[in-house]
Amino acid sequence: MINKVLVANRGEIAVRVMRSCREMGIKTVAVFSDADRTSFHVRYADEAYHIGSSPSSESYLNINRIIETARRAGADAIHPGYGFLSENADFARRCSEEKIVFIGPSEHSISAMGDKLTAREKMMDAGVPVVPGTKEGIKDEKAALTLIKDIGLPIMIKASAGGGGKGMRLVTDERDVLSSLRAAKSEALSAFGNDSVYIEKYVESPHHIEFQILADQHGNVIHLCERECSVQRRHQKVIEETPSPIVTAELRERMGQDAVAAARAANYVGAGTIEFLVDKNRNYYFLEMNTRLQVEHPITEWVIGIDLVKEQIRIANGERLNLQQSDVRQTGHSIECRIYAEDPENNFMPSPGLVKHITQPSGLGIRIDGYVYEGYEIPIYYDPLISKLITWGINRDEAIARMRRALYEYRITGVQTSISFLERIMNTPDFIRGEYDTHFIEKNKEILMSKDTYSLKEFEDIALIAAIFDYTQKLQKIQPLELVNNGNGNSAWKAYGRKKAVIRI
Ligand code: MV4
Repeated sequence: MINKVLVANRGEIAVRVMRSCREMGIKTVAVFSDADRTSFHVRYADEAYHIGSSPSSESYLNINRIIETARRAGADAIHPGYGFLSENADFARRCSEEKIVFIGPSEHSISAMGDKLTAREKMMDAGVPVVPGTKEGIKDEKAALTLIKDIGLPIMIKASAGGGGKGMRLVTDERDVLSSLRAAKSEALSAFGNDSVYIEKYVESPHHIEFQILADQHGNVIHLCERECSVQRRHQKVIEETPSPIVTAELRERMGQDAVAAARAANYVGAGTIEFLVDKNRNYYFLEMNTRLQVEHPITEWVIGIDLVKEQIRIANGERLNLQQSDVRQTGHSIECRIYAEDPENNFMPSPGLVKHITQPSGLGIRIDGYVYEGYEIPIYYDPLISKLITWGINRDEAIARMRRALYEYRITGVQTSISFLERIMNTPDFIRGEYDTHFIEKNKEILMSKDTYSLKEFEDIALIAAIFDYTQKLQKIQPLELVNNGNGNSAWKAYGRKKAVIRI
């Protein structure tokens, strides 16, 4: 039985995992770097251990140090969160060698799905549709050219060790095939230490739709429906929602069954995600499997009504899934906005630094998974995510209206944030209609990047500045008169108030 969990992560996800542990009566152990001495996950945990200097390579990626800390603290399990060591097969193996429960799948599932060619092959064998393309790495350039004749241009060249958009290349002209192939190989070698690349037919204007799955150690596998993740910028998700505006009950049924088949093919245990590309005609293709808890897991939790971290821990304890596929129902609609410390007006440059003031939204239908407090300094070393703002509504319109209200209430000063950009997305007709694919941001950049439109909040801030300016101007005019005449200790402010010069916004 798991009694104490070391969370090998930081920021909002470390806090998120510890919250479920606390509800389950499980003790928590935080680890932290130099830059994270004052971070919220350190305060929240029952115990905290310093594991190294600020760069991730010296702290959150230091396998030996983390294992040694788990031993020292007497933790019987490690939760890796997302990023860092969460999809590192060596780390999962080291945990099992040390008889520490890794809260996640086996090292074998991680390495099989981490290699995109192996993943593709397993899916083909399991009858899960994959994007037309090669089954093996490209060894013979001539064979590659013949294959391209078959599937037709455009194509994508992808690194087998890549994923999430890393090591990808689009080829639209036959004359570029060989040079792109060679360049992709050498890039893959230097980036991943592995030059294996493969070819896929390019799917135009796809949707990125993923299925959450849960699998126990007894062979039970279920899916918890989909998340629509097509609102992306440079392979970074910006907004996720569930249900997807384009997924029909019939499509959900088929994709869900294939997601379960995919998890089975990976011998999967724990919480995982099957990513699909979906084209204009609603054809879908397996893309990748993520062998971890994802950033956007809360929207699934809300419409399905379960705690995915608790499920992960129960599964790691060897318990059986306590729900069957027929128990899974979606209720209402949920949307997540990722709030980053970045500057939308300056090419989304990270904007770390001191958070001078923060007021977070609250009220019905709002969840915030965050960790930033007033006076906290967002470090330069890690992902500048401030929080995830999640809303729920009885339907999509209500979830959007609530998100607009929440973004309006959200106030942060000291650092630049993506809040105004997210407000614009919530007011973009294509998004409101639910008519968008992975090209949404590019397609709507005129609306999203315009320099002369303001949100309600921005108007109010401008009005407030104008009002204060007007007030102080008037004050300066009145002050000398009043001060000359008062002589009885009344302040100029009181005198001004008596003149009923009230600010109206
Ligand atoms: C593709 C594709 C079109 N055709 N593969 C990008 C992230 C990585 N997971 C795979 N990606 C893509 N693979 C084929 N055969 C288009 C993308 C893609 C994309 C996918 C999901 C979400 C956003 C995207 C943005 C650009 C390209």
